[in-house]
Amino acid sequence: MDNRGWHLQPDGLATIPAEKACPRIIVHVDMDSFYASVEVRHRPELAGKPVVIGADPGKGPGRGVVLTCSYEARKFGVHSALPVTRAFELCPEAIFLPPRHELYQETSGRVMDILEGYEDRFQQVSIDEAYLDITSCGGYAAATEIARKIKQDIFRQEHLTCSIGVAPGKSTAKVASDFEKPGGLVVVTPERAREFLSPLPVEKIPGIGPKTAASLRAMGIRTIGSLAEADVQELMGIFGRAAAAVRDLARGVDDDEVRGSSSAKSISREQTFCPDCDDPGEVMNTLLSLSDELCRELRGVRAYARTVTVKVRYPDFSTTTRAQTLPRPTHEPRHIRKAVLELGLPLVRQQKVRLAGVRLSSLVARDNRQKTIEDFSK
Ligand code: TTP
Ligand code: MG
Repeated sequence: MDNRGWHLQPDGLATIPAEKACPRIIVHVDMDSFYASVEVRHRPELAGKPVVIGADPGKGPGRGVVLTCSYEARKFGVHSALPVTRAFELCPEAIFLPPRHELYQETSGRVMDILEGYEDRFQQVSIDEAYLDITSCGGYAAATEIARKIKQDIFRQEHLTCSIGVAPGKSTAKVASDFEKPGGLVVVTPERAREFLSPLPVEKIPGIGPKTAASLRAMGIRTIGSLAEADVQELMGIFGRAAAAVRDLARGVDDDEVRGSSSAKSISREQTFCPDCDDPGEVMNTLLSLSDELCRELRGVRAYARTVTVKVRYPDFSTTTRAQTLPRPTHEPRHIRKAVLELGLPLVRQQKVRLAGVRLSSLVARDNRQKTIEDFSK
């Protein structure tokens, strides 16, 4: 194949150069009142009540701050970073709970696994938010369906709600996910991006904090729309060399990539069936030949893999992944094929399949030093 003009990713995916690309489809997922929702999940009697995560103001010197609170508590003016003593003044009937960070980390890990199962181009950016680049799904109608499925999967598997924004860039997708919290799903097509952003206050743009917003207001710029029209020279006084890029964000122009956090530590291949495949034998053969290709790639980068993951997506976009840790790292096709068979067979029985994929992770250099694929590609 002629690869001129194409960028090859470390995981072997080819992307079209930005100047020729059709509009991207970026999804931003952010869990709703994350720590508080996890606590309510474990104590259902708290559902519908104002719940504040932070030190109990009645105990100790009360110097702590609110980490987060339920939406019921937000109605009283409570919010993250507020001193708990102030939160108590605003809402004395709130239930104050100390944080259980381990529980939130574990829950976050499972949520991120669900999201990563949807798309290899996945980037976790905090404990409760991540981006996915799902441009390959083909259009904003299909993307809306995927976003709905993501919400359903997270709710069914974790009993938690999230808000999702879908847009042509990361910044607008994040603004969109915040727009109808909690439980929101806001889709901003490329044609609508500017119109969507225009009336919003400048501090809605990720990265513009209260101080920067105050400086902009002093220049008469309050809305994203007026920021989009502002003079770059004037903006340089606030943003320096980033002025043009910030103005682009206000115009809904943002080509910051979703940096696949997993591709740095793994190699993967997947195949979409068109039409959907109803022959389990064909799906299994596809998985096996994808795994053979990956073994060749492993040899090429002089690495062994320890973990094999099989991913299967069904026609309704629900996606299941199953992983197996091998007894020892290997690049032997027969060992990896055996794992792929064991993992794949239960997933393809009696179901039509839209996409099948294999990922090899926990990569180790052949000289047994622990290395990531990034070291190999230098
Ligand atoms: P956020 O996503 O900012 O907040 P949230 O999920 O609680 O609420 P929202 O529905 O508005 O998204 O942060 C995620 C978690 O990070 C939050 O549940 C608690 C923690 N956090 C802090 O510990 N300190 C902080 O100042 C903030 C903002 C969050
Ligand atoms: Mg959140």
